Amino acid sequence: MSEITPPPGDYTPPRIWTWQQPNGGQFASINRPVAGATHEKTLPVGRHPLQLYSLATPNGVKVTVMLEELLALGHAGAEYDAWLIRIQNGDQFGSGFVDVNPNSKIPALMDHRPAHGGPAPQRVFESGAILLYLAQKFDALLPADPAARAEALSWLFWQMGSAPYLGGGFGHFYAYAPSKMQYPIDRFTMEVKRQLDVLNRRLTDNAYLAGSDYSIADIAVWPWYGNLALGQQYNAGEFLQVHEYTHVVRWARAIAERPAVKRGRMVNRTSGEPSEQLHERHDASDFDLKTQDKLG
Ligand SMILES: N[C@@H](CCC(=O)N[C@@H](CS)C(=O)NCC(=O)O)C(=O)O
Repeated sequence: MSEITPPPGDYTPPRIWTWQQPNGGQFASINRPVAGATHEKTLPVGRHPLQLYSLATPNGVKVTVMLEELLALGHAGAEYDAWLIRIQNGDQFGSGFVDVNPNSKIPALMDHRPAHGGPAPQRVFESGAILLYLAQKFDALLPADPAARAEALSWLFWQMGSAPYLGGGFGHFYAYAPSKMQYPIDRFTMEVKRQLDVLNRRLTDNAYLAGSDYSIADIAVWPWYGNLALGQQYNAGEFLQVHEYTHVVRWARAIAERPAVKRGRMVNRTSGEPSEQLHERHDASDFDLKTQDKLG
């Protein structure tokens, strides 16, 4: 019987996995196999009822776009303080942050004036839950019609299930892993292209994901698949041939032009043009006065 030689770099898992640090990956310094706080740190609280603790990753941008959209619709109660959580520095493992999100991931929201009248503050974590909470609190950006509402919620939860394939799967192995491996890149590219096709088919006959109206479904999906379709995610536009998904590109461009989306993308951003980075947001005037180019 001839023995099959494993390809170079092949790995036989040991009987019991043990934590070996560091693994060389981009997120090696923050990845841990245990939950909970690593250090004591109280979170700051500003003057508005809504306190957001976040960073301008796609999951973070969903919430700042939502809040800016609510303000643009005239919901003054959506005024918020956005505090910067630097996940590369491990801020998400501070005790105060873990109290708001036991899962130690941005975005996390504290509502100091919850509409339910129960004890305050109310914590909300998971970006999809935050979008739904805010949509219900302000009765906005979620269709009232039951059929359109069911469609909006379906696409919202589709996003929550699908984005880890894009970020944790494709993005991780294509852009961040310490070495390029064909097997995971093929596997996740296949899935991401299928997801783009799912969106493209839906958007062929519909202006927005829930139908004719912009909703929290679009707000959830756009920072991931919209940015991807515009070639702004993982530098992967050519690799994925994103221009082929013409309806996704049309939808992504239209949403990118919304003033609230332009503002929301700037909040808690720590990379890119200094004029587009608003590290903390405490007032609407901060967009004009406190971007990094102004603060020097
Ligand atoms: N399902 C979560 C995912 C949140 C998430 O993965 N956040 C990332 C940034 S995009 C994070 O905080 N990572 C820090 C860590 O993993 O320690 C949501 O949608 O809110």
